[in-house]
Amino acid sequence: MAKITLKQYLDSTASPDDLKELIQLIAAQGPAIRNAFITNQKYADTQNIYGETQMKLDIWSNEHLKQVLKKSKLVKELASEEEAEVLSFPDAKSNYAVTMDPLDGSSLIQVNLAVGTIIGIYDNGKVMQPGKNMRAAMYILYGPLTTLTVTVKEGIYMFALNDKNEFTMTDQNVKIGDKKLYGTGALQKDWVPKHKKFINEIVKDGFKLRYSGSFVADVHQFLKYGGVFSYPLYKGHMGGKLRLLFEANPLGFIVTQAGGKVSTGEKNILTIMPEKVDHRVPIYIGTKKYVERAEKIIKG
Ligand code: AFP
Repeated sequence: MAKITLKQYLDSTASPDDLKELIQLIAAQGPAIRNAFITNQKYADTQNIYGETQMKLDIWSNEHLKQVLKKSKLVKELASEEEAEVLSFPDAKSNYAVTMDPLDGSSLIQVNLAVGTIIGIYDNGKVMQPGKNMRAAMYILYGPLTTLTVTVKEGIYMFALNDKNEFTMTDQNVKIGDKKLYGTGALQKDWVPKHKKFINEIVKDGFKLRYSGSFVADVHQFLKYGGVFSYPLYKGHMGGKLRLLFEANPLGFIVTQAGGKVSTGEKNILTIMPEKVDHRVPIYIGTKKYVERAEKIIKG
């Protein structure tokens, strides 16, 4: 039997036509971004300037998505991890607002590990609002396969890019697993005592370490298998490292839709009103009972 395409799936949902169009348009940029890795690699071979290469791919993906979204006339506001200010497109015909991390985990490109594009979509034209108001969220993960995970508030669905550059469904109505996996960021010497206590506890309880340096890839693993990812507040960065708009909210929304949880350790991240584009948060995300275990220690 023929596999269900992204378009067929979206057509089976209650999503408005312009939302379906927007999601498909962003999905269609997956192959273009993936191809840019190869073009860029050639550049790296001749110049051998790795820092510059990495920056160029970030910037290229940002510029590419920015132009595509502007031209689509579907997006009124766009906030990007690569832009200092929110961009407005007043002549848009639809009222969507998009947050994007064009290439999360980009420092891993030069070592050929998985990186991804993270997208949040609001339907009331504003990006500066709590994540719980999101209308849809998605990420494209560039690993051995290029995969797409999406929610239009009707559960979590996953797709993989085939040889015809179409996304076809691999997983439907995904529910987060409960394997004992964990990943945690920041230097251990800088952890605050409560975070240290949480990690010590779960390690004693048999949790296995899985941490790549790419938030989107790590969360994808925990979404499928179960586990808890954290990037705590730490000495010198008492607001945390990961960005609310571009990383924590869209992936928090997806994990929550899959029955998991996202928290600062004290409160649900999706309820936070962003104070600035670059708002950062400490984060605990993954299987509900493991995030609640962290909250118990952090709050206590
Ligand atoms: P880059 O996109 O700049 O590589 O940052 C990646 C990231 O924001 C997130 O994807 C990782 O989980 C985290 O930073 C890794 O941080 P550390 O390098 O401190 O482990």
